[in-house]
Amino acid sequence: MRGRLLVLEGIDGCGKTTQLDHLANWLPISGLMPEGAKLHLTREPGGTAFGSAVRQLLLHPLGDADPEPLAELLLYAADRAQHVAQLIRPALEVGDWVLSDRFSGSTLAYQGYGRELDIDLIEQLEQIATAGLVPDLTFWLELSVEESLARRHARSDDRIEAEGADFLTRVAKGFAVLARQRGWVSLNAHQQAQAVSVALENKLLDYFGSLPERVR
Ligand code: T5A
Repeated sequence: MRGRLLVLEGIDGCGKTTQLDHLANWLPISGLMPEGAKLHLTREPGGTAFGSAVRQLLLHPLGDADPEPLAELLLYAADRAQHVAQLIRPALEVGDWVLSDRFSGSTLAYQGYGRELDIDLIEQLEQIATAGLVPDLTFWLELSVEESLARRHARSDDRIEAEGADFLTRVAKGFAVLARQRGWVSLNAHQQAQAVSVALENKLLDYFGSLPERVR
């Protein structure tokens, strides 16, 4: 795989979208991307046309169409399988870079730690949906549950956000465990957005600067 997959993770409102917008402008002029490589900005759920329909089912189901926890887990896996097969892998194969707002870590955090579904099962599904694809670098924007709720003015914009503070606290703990286990880069998301952007840039420069020339 010649391209790079970079992922932003964290609880709702941690600033992923804000930083994705920043990196969309900065990465192409950073000197890190090889000449001719494109940058693809994407997200889960909903990175493909199929995924957009799944996103609607997951986050804004009509009437009493709420999925059961296991059905919810399988829908996130289906979204990811399509995302990897249709967008991410083809982009990486031609040497492009992909920057994704969430990836499989979110399923472990939300459905594993939040919903308390079986972690082994989720890891098996992760293998199936990603066909073993692992991000080059995952950033965890670490934010307290209190600040997450405050930034969103305690508003619930979708079905998962409506789960409330206890659920989000389990999810936040899950992210902390995953970041440690999987060697994610942690960033303090309580700082001003501009300071988070600078920290991200520095981490990216350090990471790619430390790689041997032949794998850059
Ligand atoms: N989900 C997802 C699962 O349950 N399982 C899965 O496998 C996956 C992939 C997705 C939902 O699905 C769940 C998780 C989610 O609940 P989404 O619409 O994609 O839903 O929602 P989020 O990813 O939660 O995105 P949000 O838009 O809510 O949060 P962001 O993108 O992290 O934050 P952002 O940048 O939009 O910022 C939120 C607010 O804070 C301000 C912004 O201006 C904005 O108002 N802000 C800051 N304020 C102060 N200081 C800073 N540093 C700030 N940065 C941003």
